[in-house]
Amino acid sequence: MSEFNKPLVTHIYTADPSAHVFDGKIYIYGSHDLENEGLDDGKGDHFKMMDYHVLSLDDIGAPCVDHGEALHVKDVPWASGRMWAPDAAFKNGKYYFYFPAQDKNGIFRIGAAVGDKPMGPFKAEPNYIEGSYSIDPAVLTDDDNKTYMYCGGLWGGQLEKWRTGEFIRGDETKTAGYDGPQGDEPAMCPWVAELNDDMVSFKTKPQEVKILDENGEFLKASDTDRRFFEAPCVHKFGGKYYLSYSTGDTHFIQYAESDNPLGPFTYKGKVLEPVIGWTNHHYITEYKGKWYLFYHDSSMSDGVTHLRCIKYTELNIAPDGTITTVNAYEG
Ligand code: FUB
Repeated sequence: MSEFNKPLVTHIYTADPSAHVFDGKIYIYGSHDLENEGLDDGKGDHFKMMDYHVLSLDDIGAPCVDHGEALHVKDVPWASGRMWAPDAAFKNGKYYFYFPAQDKNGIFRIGAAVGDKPMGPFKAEPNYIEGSYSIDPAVLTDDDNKTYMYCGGLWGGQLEKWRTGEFIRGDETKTAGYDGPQGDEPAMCPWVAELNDDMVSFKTKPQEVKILDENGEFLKASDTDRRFFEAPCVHKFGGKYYLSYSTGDTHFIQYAESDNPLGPFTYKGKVLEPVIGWTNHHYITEYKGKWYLFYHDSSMSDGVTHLRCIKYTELNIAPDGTITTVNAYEG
């Protein structure tokens, strides 16, 4: 398909896709990267993101439509900036938009905003979701109509700063400000919480989503090729749950499998090889019986980390759930 592995749009920089089928069309919810002089300090200061645009495809291969600004940080009472990777859901006749942003104290929280149409505009709730923290929310509504939010990201995403249950202000001068588990210690994992029926508050407290290796042991912090870093995404296939995620500084998208949406998940394989640019962030979506991988790279800016473009391609999933690894630049 000629539209595969090409920027969805070229008039703005876009990143961090999530994709959902609403009213028969594919809606893509992503970040909007802005030009910024700031250097990469490992804490994400180079990412300048103030608002969100919703994109859509009438079908696979159709031209991509930019529906314009759906939410701006100036309309989010609790947020100070850094509108990073979002996601969206539909329930009870309303569309819900979820986004991370830093609060007035520089701490990442997850916000919710509500709209009547899939492309927005969305009206932000007055406060962030009580109990939420870190970045990269991804939502899954299960067949029993329960909705779960998966979340987390290391370094600039601050996940390791919550490992005691409270936000620990670490040595912010360290490279990447990272003061989480090291070596043989269990790696940090994302968290999951069930949403209430109102879709803007948690029914359960965030709990760790365990990711185990083939021996049933936690993936280790030193296992940087496989351990969780950021960008969780969960899809359901053949009655099982698949958690895919970015390994951050080793730049892979990996995945793990479970019988339960809350985990534990067992490592299964690699979804996507590294792409042009530092970050790797994806979403797995079914449309008309086929599976698609939405991802981004920095090809449109010749490799500038914080100026990215969303692309997509078909994903091959075998009947047992095994995913054929994608190399975005081959085949
Ligand atoms: O876009 C900012 C951050 O970069 C996202 O939150 C991460 O997933 C990475 O893509």
